[in-house]
Amino acid sequence: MSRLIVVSNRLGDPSKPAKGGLAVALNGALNTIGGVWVGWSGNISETADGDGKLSVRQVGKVELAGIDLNQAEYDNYYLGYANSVLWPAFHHRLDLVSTEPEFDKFYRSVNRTFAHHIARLVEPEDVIWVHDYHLVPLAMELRALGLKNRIGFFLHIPFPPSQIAAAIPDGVWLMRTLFYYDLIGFQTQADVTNFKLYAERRLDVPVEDGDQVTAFGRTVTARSFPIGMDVDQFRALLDEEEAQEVITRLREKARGRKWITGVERLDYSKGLPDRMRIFQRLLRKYPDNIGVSTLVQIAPPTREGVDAYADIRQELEQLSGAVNGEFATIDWTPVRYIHRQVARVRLAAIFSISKVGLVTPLRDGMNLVAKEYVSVQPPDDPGVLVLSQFAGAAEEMTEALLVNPYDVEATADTLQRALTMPLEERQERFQALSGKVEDGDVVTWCRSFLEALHSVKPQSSPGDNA
Ligand code: ADQ
Repeated sequence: MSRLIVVSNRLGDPSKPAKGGLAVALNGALNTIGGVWVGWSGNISETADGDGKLSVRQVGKVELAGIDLNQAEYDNYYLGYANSVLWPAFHHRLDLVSTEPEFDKFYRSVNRTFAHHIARLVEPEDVIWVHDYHLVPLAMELRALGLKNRIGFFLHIPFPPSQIAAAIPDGVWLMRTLFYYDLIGFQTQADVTNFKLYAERRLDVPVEDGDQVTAFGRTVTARSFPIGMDVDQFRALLDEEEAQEVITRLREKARGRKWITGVERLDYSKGLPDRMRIFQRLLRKYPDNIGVSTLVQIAPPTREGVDAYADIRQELEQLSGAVNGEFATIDWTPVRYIHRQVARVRLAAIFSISKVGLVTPLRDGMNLVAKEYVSVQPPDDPGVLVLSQFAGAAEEMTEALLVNPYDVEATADTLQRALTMPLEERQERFQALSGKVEDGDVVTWCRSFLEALHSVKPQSSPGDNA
């Protein structure tokens, strides 16, 4: 019988309550179908390059296969090629790309190590689902070892326009490796279009209207599968005692004040400094918000080993300090900036009482926070989602107030519109958005990707020993 082999940079742990929707969905799929989850164990060991130990343990119907990395692999593959080259480039930040000669060598070798471990675990009927930019060349490495299994890939981040993709160091090699998959899933139709345009313009291959692209003698199917969240699980958090306590306490404190809430990892793609400028502009231009509207910004640290992340932290602290210095009063602080992880039960509570969900990334694959905010709004008095047109979520969530976060003036105007929107319009927008979030939840996303992977014609394999 065919099992599911999920491969992601970081190994999930089904024995602990899953933190994010993705882990929930993948655990769910693995538990139903049975299978193996392969990923970095989180351990840094002192082994030679490529010798990362594999430890396998069984949790229910799922085998967890964790691979250790050594320090050089972690630095050059994870912090290096994945997060200092691919992450910035795919988010249109070529200015932040920083390369070292060792980066792509380790990126390739860690992918090869993953492939060697997977090849020993896999059975001929198994279906393999690879996740995200850390593991783009994995299918090529697996094919080189003779695997004929169906292999799908899902890219969680945006696929860049062809001009930007063309600037990625070793980019043609990277793009070529995508053609060893049977199915590539993107977050949006815009990403699919970018991929096809890249093939047409840079690889010089004819691209038809359908969803197949042929290059390097291989044909791959490319489609969009917008990721969703686990709506039931997130909503259920509001019934927990802790959530109710938080809601009561915050309501008492707020005394009629309005909360504008933003939640994301402290990443330059999320547009946090621009958001501070937008809020500052709101207070200057619409002084009725002074003493009334508070920006709650929750932004835990992430990837601190990469320089660009230290810079953004400093900038954000400076900007939030400046806004507070300009507008704070004895009994009101305009910006509440929390630089740490917050329990999901608390996040759900905070979202549910916030008048505005302010989600203004400069570029984002999807953005699940936009969906999480909508999912817990009270239907009788819902808040308003202000959403960047550059988040993948904007392709579906058209009833949000869509903004260009680079345009500080216009976004401040839209924020004011959100804060003063009449109940009837808020309810109409909420009803439409809530229906979309429910219909496209993470379980549907997972099922539709796997159905598509089962139905695509597997690749014939000339040139597999690349
Ligand atoms: P991320 O860039 O991490 O994911 P996002 O989709 O918003 O972005 O998911 C973040 C998750 O972490 C959300 O579930 C959010 O609630 C949670 N989170 C954020 N800050 C938190 C905090 N302070 N405390 C606790 N939880 C917090 C990548 C891509 C996205 C894509 C997802 C899924 O960059 O574009 O939507 O993968 O494919």
